[in-house]
Amino acid sequence: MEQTVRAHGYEAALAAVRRDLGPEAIILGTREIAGTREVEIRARVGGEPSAQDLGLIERRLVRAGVPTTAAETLTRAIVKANGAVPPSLRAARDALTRVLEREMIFAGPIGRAPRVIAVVGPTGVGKTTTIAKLAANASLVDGRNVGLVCLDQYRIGGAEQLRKYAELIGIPMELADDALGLDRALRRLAACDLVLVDTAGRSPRDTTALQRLGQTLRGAREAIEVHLAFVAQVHDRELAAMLDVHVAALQPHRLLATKLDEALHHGSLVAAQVHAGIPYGYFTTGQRVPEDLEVASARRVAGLLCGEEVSE
Ligand SMILES: Nc1nc2c(ncn2[C@@H]2O[C@H](COP(=O)(O)OP(=O)(O)OP(=O)(O)O)[C@@H](O)[C@H]2O)c(=O)[nH]1
Ligand SMILES: [Mg+2]
Repeated sequence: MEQTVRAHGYEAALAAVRRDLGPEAIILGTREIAGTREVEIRARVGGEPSAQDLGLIERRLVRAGVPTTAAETLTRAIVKANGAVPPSLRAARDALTRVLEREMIFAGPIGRAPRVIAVVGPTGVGKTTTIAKLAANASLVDGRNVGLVCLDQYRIGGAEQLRKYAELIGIPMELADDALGLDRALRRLAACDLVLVDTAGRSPRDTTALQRLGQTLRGAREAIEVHLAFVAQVHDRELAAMLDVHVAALQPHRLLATKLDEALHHGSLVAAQVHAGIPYGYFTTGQRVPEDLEVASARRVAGLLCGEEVSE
């Protein structure tokens, strides 16, 4: 049975639908009546939601860059979690959050172990800036004893940027360029309970350099947790190719999506995890150190997919 109800405001219209059709009612569409404060809701009870109804939500997810098969799965899960086809993706945000909490993996903030964390990833994605944010938060906010290691001696000036942050925060920094050097640096930082390792960005085509970096990190005597940084505005084949090369060479333990503030669409956040199957650690949302860093969460991904602004 299908029914159209009009009422003063969305809440009242929804209440009328629930009263007339029961809690199982599926919302097919809503519209505001121009020139009035009335809202019209078209709803149906019984039967499966039609392909057309599902298509609205699914198309929005696909437009945001969510892979087609994932968008289909998520759409069905949203309808199930919401109890009805939501009138818009934005209205589905809470349901999408619950779905993503189940479908995606979020590791939470860095803890006490392992002690050493390296940030890797393509050139210019924000590795050094993110290390500075993590270091400042851990040192100045959490009162941890933090040290930095720069494995970025490939470029002139690579170490200078990190050194400046180390001085600003007031923490030690060591240089290294191979596994032995890294061991030495980590020994010198034995008093630190958190050591963050910055690495040189390399072109995804330079697989030899990436493999060497992977061997250096895995060759260290101490276990190193590797966070792979990538920019959120990279999509589709470029994203998949970047992930393939970096995951193979560096075997990362966490994904770290950067520059969420610069991306127009955020489906890459879902796509990257579907492709790589690695938990998220952090998101970065701007250039400010240390503010623009957050622990990755399903609520944030759901909000962005539903059209919220990064700084809302
Ligand atoms: N908009 C925006 N800019 C960012 C963010 N994170 C870093 N940046 C900027 O991106 C630029 C590159 O940042 P770096 O931290 O030097 O990047 P990197 O990955 O260390 O670069 P390489 O060491 O050259 O590979 C800088 O201008 C940063 O301020 C972010 O979350 N949002
Ligand atoms: Mg850097």
